[in-house]
Amino acid sequence: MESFDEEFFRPLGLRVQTLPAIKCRGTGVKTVFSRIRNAAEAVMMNNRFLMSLGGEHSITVPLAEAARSVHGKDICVLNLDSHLDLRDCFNNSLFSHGCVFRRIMDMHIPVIHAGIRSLCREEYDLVRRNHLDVFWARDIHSTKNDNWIRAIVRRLKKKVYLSIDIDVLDPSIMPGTGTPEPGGLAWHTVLKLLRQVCLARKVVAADIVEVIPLPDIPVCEYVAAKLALKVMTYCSGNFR
Ligand SMILES: [Mn+2]
Repeated sequence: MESFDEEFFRPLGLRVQTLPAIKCRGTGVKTVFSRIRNAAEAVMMNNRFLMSLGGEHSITVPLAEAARSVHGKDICVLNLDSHLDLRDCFNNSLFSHGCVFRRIMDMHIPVIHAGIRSLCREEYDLVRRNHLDVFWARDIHSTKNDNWIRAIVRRLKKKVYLSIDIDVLDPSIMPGTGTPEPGGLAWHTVLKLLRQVCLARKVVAADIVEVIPLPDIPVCEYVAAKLALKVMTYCSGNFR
């Protein structure tokens, strides 16, 4: 990655500290979640922006929990994803990547979903019953202006925890993910949304998950790394 931004024509000037990876093997979900939560809280308590990288989308559960415990009622979650991940249980687990936002709903943290283009009957019923905020990929693709971005921003609270499932991007630019879905968002569409969200609200932390690099093709890890860099750039406030 270049340390010069191609959008603002300025050096990035980011100061980044990398923390050791959380140990996930050989222990139960609850232990891993509390390790993630504790590590995340320590960073957020110091008023520093936290960028977390998955793996499994389920890491968002303890990360959002940490954001809630540090920032209280001001926090909401923005989920950029092709799936709703709202199943109560998936593959006999309450903590699967298919249940992430159901567990976050259980904590009464508001969630706004965008880029969605795949769901099951259970999720559809939940969306209808609870009037959940869902911005469908189909609608985003068909609008001719940026009103959909303003509509998303209006739904956000003062502080935002941003979760980016990499499968929100179209598989043509991001084939390296566990459950790819056609009809995804384009690179510049996602960047435009992120830029506006970071301008209008305080994004306190973010994650990028479900990246599975393909052997011999370096596209996926570069796309994910560039996306992480853009999010950190927008959130750094150096470009307001
Ligand atoms: Mn997901």
